Amino acid sequence: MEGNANLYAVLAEGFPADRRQVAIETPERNYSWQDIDALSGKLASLLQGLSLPAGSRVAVQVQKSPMALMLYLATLRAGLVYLPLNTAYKAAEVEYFLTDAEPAVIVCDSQNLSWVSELATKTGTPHVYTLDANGTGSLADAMAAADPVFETVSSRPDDLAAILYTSGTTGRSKGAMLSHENLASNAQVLNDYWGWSSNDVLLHMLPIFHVHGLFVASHGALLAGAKMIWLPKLDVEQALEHLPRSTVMMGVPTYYVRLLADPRFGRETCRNMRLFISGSAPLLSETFNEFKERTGHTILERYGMSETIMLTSNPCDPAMGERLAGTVGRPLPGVSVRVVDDEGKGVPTGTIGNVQVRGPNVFSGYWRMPEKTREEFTADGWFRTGDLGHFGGDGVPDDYLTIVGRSKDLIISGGYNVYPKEIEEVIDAMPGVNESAVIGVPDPDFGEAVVAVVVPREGADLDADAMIASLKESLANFKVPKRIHFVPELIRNTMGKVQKNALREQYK
Ligand code: MCA
Ligand code: AMP
Repeated sequence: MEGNANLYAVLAEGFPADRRQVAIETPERNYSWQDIDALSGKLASLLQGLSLPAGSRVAVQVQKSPMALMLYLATLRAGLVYLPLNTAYKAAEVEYFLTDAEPAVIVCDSQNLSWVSELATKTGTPHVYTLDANGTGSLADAMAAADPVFETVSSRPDDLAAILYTSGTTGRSKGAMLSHENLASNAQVLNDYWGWSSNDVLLHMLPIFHVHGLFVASHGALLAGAKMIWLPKLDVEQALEHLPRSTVMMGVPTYYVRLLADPRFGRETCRNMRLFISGSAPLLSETFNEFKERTGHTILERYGMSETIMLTSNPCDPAMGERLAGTVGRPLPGVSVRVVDDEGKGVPTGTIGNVQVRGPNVFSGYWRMPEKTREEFTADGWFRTGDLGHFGGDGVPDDYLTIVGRSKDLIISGGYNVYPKEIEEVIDAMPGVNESAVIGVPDPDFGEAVVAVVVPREGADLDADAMIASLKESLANFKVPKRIHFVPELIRNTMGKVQKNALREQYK
C-alpha cells in the first residue's frame, strides 16, 4: 500500500522516538512532541466533528503562538485547507479573503471577534472561533472535550493543503493553491540541503502567516525532529538571550540589519550557531559582509515565492561551493530554473532575463482564477515568477542565480509584499486627491519603504499626517506610506505612463 501523502504524516516521520522530549520552547512553557500530537489531534477531532466537506477552508488570523501552529497541523490532519492571514489586515482586507475563499471556519483573536463575526455573517462563514496568543478562547473551550487521538486523514499528493494569498498587479489578491506534495517535497529537499538534524535548535521569530515562518522554518524543525525556541516576533533583546542556545536562525534581511545594529551582538552570541538563513527580500552585500566580519558566519541566502515555496539556495555544505553575496545560489535538487527573454528564448549566462521555474514544489494554480493561472504558466508548463535575474556573470559560477529586479510592480518592505496599485486605489478615492503614484524607496531598516506621491485636486488642502492616519483605518500598517509627497503633476512618458523609475530616483 502507498504511504499517506498527508503533509502531517510526512513531517511526523521525522519526530524523535522519544516523544517526551521538548519540541517547542516558549518563555512561558514547553511543548513535547507528544503534546504536538495530542493538541493537534484534539483540534483535528474538533474540526472533523464539524462534518465539513473535504477541502473546506479554515481561515486563521491570530497572533503567533504554539496553539496557532497546532491549528495549522490540525487542519492538515483533518484533510482541510489552511488559509493564514496576516494579523495586520484590517476588516476591509479580511472581507475580500472571506468572500473569495468562502472558508467554512474562521479563527480570530478575541479582540477582533465583533468585526470578524459581522464579516462572517455577511460572507456566509458558518463557524467562528477565537484563539488568543495565550492559547485561550472559544477554540480552546471547544477542543477541551475533543479526543486527542486522531488518525490523520489519508491524503493524495495533489490534495490541497493550503491557500496563500499573494497580491496581484491589479491590486486583487490571488490565492496560490499549494498541495501536500508541493509542501512535503520542498520540506524534504531542504531537510537534506540545509543539513538539518535532531540536534538542531531553531530560533523561530518569524510570523507564521507566510511561507517563510510557517513552512520553511516550522517544517524544517518538525521534519528534523529538532527543537524550536518559539518567540512571538523579532525582538532583538530576546534574540540576544536565545541565540547562544540556538543552531539555526531564519529571517528576512531586516532581522539581520537589526541584530547588527546592536553592539552586543557578535561572535559570543553566535557561539553555537550552525546556520543563518536569509530570504523573502534581497540581502544587501554590505549586510552580508558586516555580518561575516562581526560573527564569523556567512549568511546563506535563498529565494522563493508563495507560489513555489523554496526555489534556489546558496550551498550549506562548504564542499558544494561558496555562499556568495548578492546571489541566491543554485536551483534546489528537483527544481528547474531557467532565464528567458520576452519571447521565451533562453538567454546566455550573465544576461538578464525572466526567471521561470518548474518542479514538484510549484503550485497548481490560483484559487478560482483559471484565466490568471493560464497566463502565469507557459505553454510548456513553466511558471513565470515575475522576477528578473541572470545565471553566472561577474565571476559567479554559471549555475548560481542572481535576482536583479522584478517585472511586477512590487515593493518588499521588511519582507512583506506591497502592491502599489492597491494603495493607489485607496488614495485616489480620498477626498481632494486627483491621482497618486506609490513607490518603494531604499530604507536602511525595511530594505524598501512605501512612499506616495500625490497630486491634489485644485484648491484642495491636503494634510499628509491626516491622510496617513486615515489610510491606517482600512489598510494594514505595513502597506501605509511612511511618507506622502505632494506634487502638481506626475512625471509621465510620451505614452502617458507614470515614470516610476524617475519618481524612485527623485524620492530615494
Ligand atoms: C511593521 N511595520 C512595517 C513592517 N512591519 N512597515 C513596513 N514594513 C514592514 N515589514 C510597521 C508597524 O506596523 C509600525 O507601524 C511601524 O512599521 C514600526 O514597526 P516595528 O515595531 O518596527 O515593526 P516590527 O513589529 O518590529 O516588525 C518589523 C519586522 C516584521 C520584524 C521586520 O515586519 C517582520 O517580521 N517581517 C517579516 C515578514 C515575513 O515573514 N515575510 C516573509 C514572507 P505603526 O507605528 O504605524 O504602527 S514569505 C515570502 O516572501 C517568500 C515566499 C519567501 O521567499 O520567504
Ligand atoms: P511572496 O509573494 O511573498 O511569495 O514573495 C515572493 C517574492 O519575494 C519573489 O518573487 C521575489 O521577488 C522576492 N524574494 C524572495 N526571496 C528573495 C531573495 N532572496 N532575493 C530577492 N528577492 C527575493
